[in-house]
Order: sequence, then C-alpha cells, then structure tokens
Amino acid sequence: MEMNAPPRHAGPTRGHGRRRLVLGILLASLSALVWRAFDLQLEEREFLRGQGEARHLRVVTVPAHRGMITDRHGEPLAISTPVDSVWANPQELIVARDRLPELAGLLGLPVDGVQQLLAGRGDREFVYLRRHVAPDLAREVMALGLPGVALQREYRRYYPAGEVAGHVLGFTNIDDIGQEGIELAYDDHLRAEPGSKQVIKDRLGHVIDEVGSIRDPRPGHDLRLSLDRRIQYLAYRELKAAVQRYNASSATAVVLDVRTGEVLAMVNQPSFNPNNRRVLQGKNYRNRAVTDVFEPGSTLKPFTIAAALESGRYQPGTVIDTTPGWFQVGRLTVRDIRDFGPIDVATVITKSSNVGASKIALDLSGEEFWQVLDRVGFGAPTGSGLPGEVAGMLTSPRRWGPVEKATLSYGYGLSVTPLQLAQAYGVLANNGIRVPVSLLARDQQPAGERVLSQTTVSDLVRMMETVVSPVGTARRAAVTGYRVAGKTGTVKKSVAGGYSDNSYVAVFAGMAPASRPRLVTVVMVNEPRGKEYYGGLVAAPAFARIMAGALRLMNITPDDPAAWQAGDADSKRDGAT
Ligand code: 59J
Repeated sequence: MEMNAPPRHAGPTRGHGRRRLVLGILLASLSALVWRAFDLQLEEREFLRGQGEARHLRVVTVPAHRGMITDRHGEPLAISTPVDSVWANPQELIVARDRLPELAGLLGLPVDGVQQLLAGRGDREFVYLRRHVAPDLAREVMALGLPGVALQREYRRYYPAGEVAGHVLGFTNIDDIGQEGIELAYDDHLRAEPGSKQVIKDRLGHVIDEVGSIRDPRPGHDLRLSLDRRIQYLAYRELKAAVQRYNASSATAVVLDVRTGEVLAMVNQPSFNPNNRRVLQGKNYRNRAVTDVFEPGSTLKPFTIAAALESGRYQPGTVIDTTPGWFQVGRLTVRDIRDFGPIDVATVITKSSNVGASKIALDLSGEEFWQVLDRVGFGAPTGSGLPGEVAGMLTSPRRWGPVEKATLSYGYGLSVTPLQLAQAYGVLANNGIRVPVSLLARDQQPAGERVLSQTTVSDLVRMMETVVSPVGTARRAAVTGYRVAGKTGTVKKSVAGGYSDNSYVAVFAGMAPASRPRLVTVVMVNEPRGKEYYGGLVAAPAFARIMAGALRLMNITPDDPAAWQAGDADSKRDGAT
C-alpha cells in the first residue's frame, strides 16, 4: 500500500519511497518466516506427542532387601522375601473403566472402592491398588493387560519363629521400617537403601529399555543375635504352659550365658505373632523382660547376704536369732511364715527368713548395702539396647532409715526388670565379675568388672544350693544330673494403701551347674490365680524344665552324675502336685 501511494514530493521524495519499498519486502519475508517456523513447531509437537505416548523416560526406584536377623547359630529369625505391589496410573487406567470390575475382583477389592480411588487421584500418576500380593496373583493381574497397571517389587518381612521370638524381634511396618524390638533398635543397620535408575517405559508402564543407573541400591546389613532358637523355643513352651496351668496374667523368662552376658532366650506371655500385623495390641507385644518392673521380694536376699559377707562382719555360719518369727521395725512388722529360731546366715537363704535378712541389713550401713545393689546393676538400664527398657527403681541410701533398710533386705521398696534380675544373678554365677548383657552374639568374651569378691560369691552359691535341697523352698527347681543354685520369691503385689492379699508374683532365679555355673535363668509369673501361687511351686518347675533343656542343648557336662541314678529330679517334680 505504501508502494502505491502517490508521491507527495518530488526530488528528495523519490529516494524516500525506495527505502520504504525495501523495508516492506523485508517485513513481508520476515512474517512468512515466522509463520513457517510456527507451522513447523506445531507439526513437530504433534509428532513428538505421538512418540511420547508410546514410550517415556522415567526414574524408578530399585528396591533392596532389609538385612536378615539370625540367631547365634545363623538360623534365620527375620527375613525379607520379595513380593509385588500392584499400582496404577489413574490417568491411564481410567480409559479402561469398563474392565475395572475384572481388576477389582482379582485383587479382592470392592469395585466402587477402586473407582473412587481412581477418580479421587485423577491428577496423580501413581496410586497403590494393593500392596504385597503373592507372585501368582501379580502375574494374573498383569495378564489382564490393562493400561496404566504395573507391579512394583517390594519386600515383606517374614519371621520364621513366629510367636516364639516376637517380643525380642519386634516388627517392621509395610514400608519395611522397624517399629518395635530389635527391628527398631537396629533399624539403621538393617535398613536397605533403595537405588534409582532411568528407564524407558511403554504406554502400559512396562520397562522396555534401561538407560542407566543413577544410584545403586544398597541392601541392609545382617544381624546375628545372641539368642539360641532352640532354647528360645523351650523357654517359650514352658512359660506358656506355666501361665495356662496357674491361670496367670503374664510371665517372663530370661536365660543368660553367664560368661559372655549373652541372652540365650527371652520370652514373655501373653505373646503375639509378628507375621500377623493386623492383630497387634500393645499389651501383647510389650517386651516385659525390659519394660515392666516388679518388686523382687526374696530373690533379692542373696544380695543382702552378699553385702553382709563383703562387710567382713558376717560369715555363712554367723547366727541370727529370728525368734519369735516376727520383728518390729518402727511402723513395720517383719514376718516369717513360721518361727525359725536362731539360724545361721546360710539358713536365712535356705528358709527365706525375712526376719533374718532384716536384722542383718539393719546392722549394715546404708552405703555398704547400696554399693552391692548398685554394682550388680539394680536401678540402671542394662544397656540391652531394646526399645522401652526401663531402669527400675533404687533410691539413694541417704534417705534410708531402718524401715527402708529392712524392707529392702527382703526385696521391697525397689523395683527391677526380669532382665536386671538375671543380670544380677549373672554376677553371682560368674564368680563376682559383671559382664554387660547383650542381645547380639559376641565373638569374644567381654572384659567384665569384678564387683563382688570370689569368696563372697562362692559362699552364696553354696547357700543357694540348699534352696533346691529337700529342706529348701524350691525342691522343684532341681535338674537331674546337675547341681542347681537359686532363690525363690513369693511377692505380694503392692496396691493402693499397702500389699494385696490375693495378688502375687511368683519368681525363681537360679544358675547351673552350681559347681561352675554356665547359665542363669529367671522365671517370673505374674498374678497366678489359683490355689498355688508360691515361687517354689509356680515358677520353679518351669525354671527346671528350661534349665534342663538348655544345659543339654549346650552339651554342658553334668556335675552331679550320682543323682542321675539315685533320685530322679524330673520325675519327682512332674509327679508331685
Ligand atoms: C509373702 C510379702 C509384702 C511386703 C508373705 C508372700 C511382706 C512385707 C511390706 C505372705 C505371700 C504370703 C514391706 S513365703 O518370698 O514373705 O517363695 O516359696 O509379700 O512380707 O513385709 O502369703 N516365700 N514371701 N511377703 N510382703 N511387705 C516366702 C517369702 C519369700 C515362699 C514360701 C512362703 C514373703 C516359702 C511374702 C516361696 O521368700
């Protein structure tokens, strides 16, 4: 239009018009170019979109398995088995909405649930349909050939020992993260680090090419526990039987290797199966061996006597007059079940005299007494590493008057966990040397620390052997072929305003072979609700059966072969009622 315009001026106007002409041509070709470029881009986008729908580059995670947990001999206790999880890309799957009933039916899900799930997550590209399905089912699902449905490899934790080791192992959640027990305590060690890689997927979500690894997966580390699966099973079986027989509300048993401090067995009732996540209840999965405390009652007496012997003022033969079978300390009346008269220190243990223990404790300084209780581990966590472990309670001797000293001497006014009690008996069994307890297998013996003198300990073990003799409180703790040393406890439970008259804890703590102890076992039965509730009747038989089995499984040489022929402890125990 510029070109056709009539020249307004002559001369200089002619040159002006040519410039305009050139500019116009330039502008025209520029717009043609721009148009072409735009056109090209449109075409290309169409082309690329088609390509993009056929395959796309994706970053996917590469799962790795969590470390295995084994017993001390390498027997598996927790293993991760591969499973598949079915997931979908809602944007793609919704295209095949007419086939959703088929898919839902196969997965055992309600159709409307699946429809809602897809509709609700329409903006996302990933939604789990069902996690951890069996391989056969996974294959059937993929055979449907539905768009946007794919599998993801995951791992499911399996516990071959089931209920038997549930409390120690704990469990993981569906994402394989430790929630309780060893699984929680050693989660960092056991946990796997998934890797990632770039892949090309087709429209159905199938990987058709691997581009390369971004990060290599790192499987978790294995963990070898101190437990012996066979002894663990034995303890589980015997404890369960005791709880049923005496109608108890709960119970715990712990078996220790006294030289290494390794926990060979740790079981509780009630129990739970960690393979069955849906029915988990706190009261069932609590590891009472470390989370629950009780007053140890007479099982504490050996430590009272230890303090007396360590003071140098008492020998096993020192006589204490327990007449007339009770003894007033301020507001407290200490009672024995009968009048034992004048008895020596050893007999205080044999007969479990509260009066004898109290008179001895009153003669010790608070500091002397406390030192022993502290050194064998009362009032402090054992360091087992188990989640929820408590310290128990041991007050400072500065606050102890005569009443406190007396009640402590026969096991009241302090509280302990079953594992702490086992640890303390471990010191008596290990010649006075304390080794830290461990739930992990130890390759070499830890150094340990001497906390009681050798003579004190050997005197005590001899006294505790009399408990299992015909004149002691726990004949039923005897094991054929082995000398056993230990102590019973029948403990009234403390209730509001005092001590209950119908609620008890029955305990037996002991060691074998008494000539050179290798194992300590503690059996604690909470609230036996029958005619029988004494430690010597309720806890001692379970102790003996666990000990007998463990000694034999460990090939420990019998130190009482004569009794093997003469008096058969097992038949006496099992025959008596
Ligand atoms: C006992 C207690 C409660 C706390 C007594 C148990 C006291 C006490 C206040 C009577 C049952 C019972 C601080 S008895 O364990 O002495 O194991 O085979 O609970 O005495 O003063 O009907 N154990 N037990 N005492 N309290 N306070 C004996 C003893 C023990 C036996 C039997 C009979 C008690 C031989 C306990 C056992 O050694």
